[in-house]
Amino acid sequence: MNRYEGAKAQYAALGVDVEEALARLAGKPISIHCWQGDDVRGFDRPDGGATGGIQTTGDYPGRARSFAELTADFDQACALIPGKKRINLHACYAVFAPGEWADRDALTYRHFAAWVDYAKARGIGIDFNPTAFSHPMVRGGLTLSSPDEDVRRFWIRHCLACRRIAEDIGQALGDQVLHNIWIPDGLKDVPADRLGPRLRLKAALDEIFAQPLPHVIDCVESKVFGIGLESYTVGSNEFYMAYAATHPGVYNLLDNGHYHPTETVSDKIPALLAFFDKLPLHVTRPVRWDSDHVVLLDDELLEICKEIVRCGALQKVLIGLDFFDASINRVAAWVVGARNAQRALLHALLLPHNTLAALQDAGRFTEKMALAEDCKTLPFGDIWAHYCQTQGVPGDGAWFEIIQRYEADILAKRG
Ligand code: RNT
Ligand code: ZN
Repeated sequence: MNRYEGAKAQYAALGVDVEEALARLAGKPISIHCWQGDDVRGFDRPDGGATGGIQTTGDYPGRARSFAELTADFDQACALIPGKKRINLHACYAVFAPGEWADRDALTYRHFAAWVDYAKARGIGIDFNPTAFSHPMVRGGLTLSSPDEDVRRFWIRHCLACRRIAEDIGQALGDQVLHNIWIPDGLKDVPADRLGPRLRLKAALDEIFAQPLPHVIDCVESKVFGIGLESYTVGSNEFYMAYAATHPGVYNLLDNGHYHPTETVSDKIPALLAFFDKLPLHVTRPVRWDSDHVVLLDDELLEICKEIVRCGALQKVLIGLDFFDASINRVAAWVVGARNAQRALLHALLLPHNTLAALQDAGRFTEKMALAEDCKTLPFGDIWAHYCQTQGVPGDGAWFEIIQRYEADILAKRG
């Protein structure tokens, strides 16, 4: 018996069907963010790094500087990541013809047609985000909630343009596109008015979402604070939760870096699933703050995936990754983070949830504890190795040399 067959038998003894778990995992797409490849710079303002509530740190060489470089790097990462993928784009990744440029409020589908061709050729879906940061029209840290009508209107036009683009992308791919609005809006110091900006944001969102678009899934992403905006965030958790709850078709996106360090997003997942039929997620790793470190196989990632699977919500939860580390090889960052997301999902799919839940309901807590603890040392690695093999990607210990070769041959030659 090989290691996979042996491991499978051990899981079967607990009532876990490994083949079924692998099939479910292989069918679940994870949306991989394009912005890990170039430190969230994009193509429309090439001189600027990320500003406006977020920040990338590190100076590892080899950052992608163009559509050609970013897609080559993304391809290399995907070749080392098992499972079904989507690509998550930001509006600042518009692809312009030579000599062409359009400001954020004038972007159209044409500027993303190259991405659609790219996605079509690889059979992957696309998700989309307005880019309301790293731009001179972010004034005093404000966009959609600004008291300056010119500023507010500019960003309303931008978000309307982005929803239109998302709809056209969805039409072109025969798919639905997750369109996520995150804005940095907030204040560095103690506010004199907390309500006014929120009422302006609410009115702006009402305008942005007025037209139903069948190929778009709308969502809004809250935050607790941003860099330079430490005292107040307009789009707080309560604000967007209430907005989504009162606006059918608009969903609340949970980013696990956007809460108090002692709050866990895993516990919020079942709470929201009691009310919403879709739940978009940004999986990241906050270290002390929303630092967007590369996703590791840590307790919270395992717990997030357990909740998704336990709640029977594999289809309802739209999983996206959101991290950007410029201090390490960026292609490897994608690979480590995305493989970990896959690994954590597989881990969750291989647990005897029904048995554990029945023990909880029966008040047999001692048995539940004993079984849950025993599950931690099941031969999970053998199933993972088999999954990588059947997915045609290198196993653990075999992919890093491919990254090293790519770095020597491609990344090191970039200026
Ligand atoms: C920022 C949000 C947002 C961004 C990306 C680039 O705090 O997490 O999702 O990270 O849109
Ligand atoms: Zn996010």
